[in-house]
Parts: sequence; C-alpha cells; structure tokens
Amino acid sequence: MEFSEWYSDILEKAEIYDVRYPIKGCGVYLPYGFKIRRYTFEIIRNLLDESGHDEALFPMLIPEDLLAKEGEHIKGFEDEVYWVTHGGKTPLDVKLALRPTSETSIYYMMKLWVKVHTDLPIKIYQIVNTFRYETKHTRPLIRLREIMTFKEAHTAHSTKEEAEKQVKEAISIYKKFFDTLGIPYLISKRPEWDKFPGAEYTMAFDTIFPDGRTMQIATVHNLGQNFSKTFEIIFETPTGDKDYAYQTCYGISDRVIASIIAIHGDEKGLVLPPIVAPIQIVIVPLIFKGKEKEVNEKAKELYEKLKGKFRVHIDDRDIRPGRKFNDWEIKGVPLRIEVGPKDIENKKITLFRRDTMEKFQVDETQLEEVIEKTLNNIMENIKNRAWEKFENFITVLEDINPDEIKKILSEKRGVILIPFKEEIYNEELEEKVEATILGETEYKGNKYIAIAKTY
Ligand code: PR8
Repeated sequence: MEFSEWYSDILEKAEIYDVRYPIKGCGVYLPYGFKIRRYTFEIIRNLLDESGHDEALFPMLIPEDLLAKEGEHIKGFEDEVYWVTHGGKTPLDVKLALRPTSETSIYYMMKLWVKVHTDLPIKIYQIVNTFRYETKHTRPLIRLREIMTFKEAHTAHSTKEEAEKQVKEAISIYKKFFDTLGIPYLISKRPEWDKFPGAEYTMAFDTIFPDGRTMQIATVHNLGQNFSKTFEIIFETPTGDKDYAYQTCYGISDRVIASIIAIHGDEKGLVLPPIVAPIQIVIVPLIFKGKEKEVNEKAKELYEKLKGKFRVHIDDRDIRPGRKFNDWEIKGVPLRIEVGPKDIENKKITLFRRDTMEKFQVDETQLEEVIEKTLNNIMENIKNRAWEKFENFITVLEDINPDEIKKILSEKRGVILIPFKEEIYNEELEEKVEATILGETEYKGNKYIAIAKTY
C-alpha cells in the first residue's frame, strides 16, 4: 500500500483524526487522537518548564498594522494570512489577522515589559492554534490551514551570546523531545533563501517519512535584533547604555503527531510509544463456557492491580477476542494481556507486545516488573528500528552529480549529503537537482549540503 493511502486509512481506522470537516486543511481530533496529542505535548511542556520557560497565552487576533510592522516577516506571511474584516455587519476600522504565528503580538507586549537588563531573559511559550492559508496541497496533521497545536516559544536576551546559547538550548530540548518519542532527525541550518521571515538564521529538524520524503518537524530561529528594533524592545544595559533585545523563537506542531504515526506504524496499524499511548495495556478476557465468572474476575483483579501504575483498559465488549485483538493492534496499544482459564490455573499471564507481535508468558508474581521492563524495551526497540530505517535513507556522495542525485531521489529517495562547498551552495542547485536543499549539516564529523524531496 502507498504511504499516503496507508496514512489516511490509519487516521480513520485508529480513530485519530476525522478529515471530513467541511473546510480544507481543517479537521477534528477524535478522542483517541486527542489523548495521544495530550501526552505528546505534555512531554514538551515539561521540558520547557524544567528549563525555565513560562507558559503564557496571547490573543488570536492581531491588528493589521502590528502584523505589518516587520517588513520581512509580513512579506513572508502576507499570502497566508486569514483576515477578520467585519464585526457582525460593521466593517472593522482595522483589519484583524488570525495569527499565522505570534511574533508580532508577543513582541508588542515585550516592549512594555522590558526596561532594564534585569528584566531579561524572558523565556515564554504558548500552545495554541494558528492559521495559515497554505496553497500547497494540504494534508491531515502535516500541512494544515488551522494548525491546531502550535507550540511556539519566544525569548529575549541582553546579549548576542545569550541568544546564541538559547538557540543551542532549544536544539537540545527538541533533541530530548524527539528522542523520547523515538523520532529520528537530521538537524540543518536552512539556506538564506529558506529561513524564517525576519530571522537571522534558521535551524531545522527534519525526519524522513516511509515514502522517503522529508518532513520539517521543528525549527529554531535566531532573530537577532530584527524584531526588537522594529518593536522597540529596548533595555538599559549594566553600564547605563541602551540596547535592543536579542531574540529567538522556536516551534513545533501537529506534525509531531503525524510523525509518531508515520515513523513507528506498520502494515497492521499504529505502533505507539508507550509514553504517549492513551492505553498502555489492554486486558482481553478469553471467555470459555462455564468459566465466565473466573475469567472476568481475574481480568478485573489484574486491572485493579495495574491501574495505579499504567494506563490500563479492560475490553469486555461482547465480540470475539480475535476482533478485539485486531482493534487494539490497529490502535497501537503497546501491550495486551490475555486472560484465559488455562493461564489462571497455571498462575501464568500471557502478554503480547505490539511492536514485535510476539506472545510470551510470565509468572503472575513478576507481572508488574516484567510489564515495566517490556514497555521500556518496546520504546528502545521502536526507536532503534526507526533510526535504522532513517540511516538507510541517507546517501552520502563524494561529489555533486545532478543526474545521480535525481536518480536516487526518484528511486530510493531519502536525504542525499554532498560535501559542503560555498560555490555550489545556492538556489540554482535546487533547480539542477530538481529537489530541495535542506541546508548545511554535520554528519559523522563532516560538513555537508543536505538535499531531499520534501513534504
Ligand atoms: C515559526 N514562530 O512560526 P515555522 N501545518 C502543520 N505544521 C506546520 C505548518 C502547517 N501548515 N506550517 C508550519 N508547521 C516560528 C517558531 C514561532 C515558533 C510546523 O516557525 O514557520 C513546522 O514543523 O518554522 C514548523 O517547523 C513549525 O510549525 C514552526 O513554524
């Protein structure tokens, strides 16, 4: 099955996201998908909180003059902005934009908050929806017009060095985040022509989807003083001079959810990292005539025993066990416990792990310990498997040969790395190889230009 077909199929069958909402690029998170989203964004929330970021919340509407203040920024976004032009029947004096991102609203406020160097650094973030009128082909959770989960962090510092350090911290936070989810990545510095509108430079994380195309899953931007000069975020330095704040911003979106699905899933359905699985263990009673009471009681007993430690669910629907197995396999539940009369007699528990589709038995006395270990092992296994596939998608070439590059990108796809040379590093190279230049990257200690077919 083609990847895109598999992907649409799984969003529906695993009850993650319903695409039938009558606006292009907008869909509905179903309860199961919503829980995956909640656990996933809880990880980034914790990582940001731990590293001194504070969560805040800004309005969704931005007045036109504010959005247009920074020239580069508005140039980059003007074709993508949704406008609110009326209040009821009355035309508004000032058009209001639905935020495509929140630099302009946040930096307007930062100007009011920053007076002296001791007011800095400011490190805030919000997890909100943003709107971009995307003209490229929209795709569920990948290219949305309403980005339903946009985690954007914004920082301001008193020195250039501190802002530079913040970029490094953001990269290390995202590394931890994607490592926790087992999502492989290549980090590159985007070329000048592809940096964030208004940034000095952009660092990006790309992963590779099963069809060999890359997906930008996070970006970290060093904004220098571009925005602080426009928005007059001025502070008094320790020596009594005035300076403009040095800023950074970084973001991720629903694409993280799309990546969890795409990277770990298999022909049977989802394979969820236990840390974000809404149900980590499903208990399926195997009912045999005459043994109903015994089996159901055992299932309940196990449920009570495990529920404080893990996210457990008993599937007591009145349908065949085979169908239950299938449903939970599609939904990617990491572990299944099958409770049958024979096992009860032998004081054994039958476990099934979704990642390897293996069944095994454990002694009831060791159940919790084995579950704990197995969940960790599942995470390790799916992470290693994902990195292995990712590495297989990387082709290192010794020199630039457009025909060879085109051939690889039409057959195997993935990412091609060619040794970095200033003289070939320009937009024309993209035309020559008929692909996107992701940017400059370090790979195994050497500097390369990364080229790929992107989403
Ligand atoms: C910023 N300002 O905005 P960025 N659908 C889903 N995900 C998307 C879409 C879309 N249409 N467009 C972008 N993303 C900065 C940083 C505040 C935070 C995802 O940066 O425009 C991409 O993964 O690069 C992208 O890397 C991330 O949002 C941040 O968007």
